[in-house]
Amino acid sequence: MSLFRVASWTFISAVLVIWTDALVPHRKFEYKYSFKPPYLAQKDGSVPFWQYGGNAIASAENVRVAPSLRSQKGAIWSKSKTNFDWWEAEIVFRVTGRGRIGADGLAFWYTDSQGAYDGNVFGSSDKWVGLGVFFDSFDNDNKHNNPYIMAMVNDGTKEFDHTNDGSSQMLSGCVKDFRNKPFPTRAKIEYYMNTLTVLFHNGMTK
Ligand SMILES: [Ca+2]
Ligand SMILES: [Ca+2]
Repeated sequence: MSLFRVASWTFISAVLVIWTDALVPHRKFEYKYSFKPPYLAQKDGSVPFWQYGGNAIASAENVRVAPSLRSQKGAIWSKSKTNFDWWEAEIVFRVTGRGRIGADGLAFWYTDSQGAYDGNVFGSSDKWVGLGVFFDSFDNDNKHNNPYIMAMVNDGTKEFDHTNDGSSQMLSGCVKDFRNKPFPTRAKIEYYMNTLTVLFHNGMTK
């Protein structure tokens, strides 16, 4: 049982797809765990099947999870829990701002319960239960290896080690720039047959 959540900056769409048969892969679009333009938010600002908070704002075209101002935090969470064995989530986002460096980053959460809208791990709560995929734009440990994309699983006991950019806690990760790109960035996070795969596309190359 997990909630599906994405946090920080502008999301153009988030789509969750499941496999309906594990042996013969067959993908099925899940509208209760997805949002996309051109009718993303309704006139009253609500996003069907989702709830958002903190500094997040939703429009017909996108969800701005945090504006480009200091110390802003926001998030959007699916309202329903999932019970899928295998799944893939595709998120399309833009991270923009003046200056070469931005902070702290963006996260995709697949967790047992909803986190806070103003937490200290990329906007959400520490000691989560489940998966976090982090797009960490700030180089806390000064190893000149950010922006960095990484995955971390927590059983609810670990505090995220910001000082070392979570380097001893992550499952895996890689250096990848996603800020101020001319085209939206796409990330596909796939969990199938007990394997987690993160595919990334910055819109520039095939
Ligand atoms: Ca960091
Ligand atoms: Ca670093």
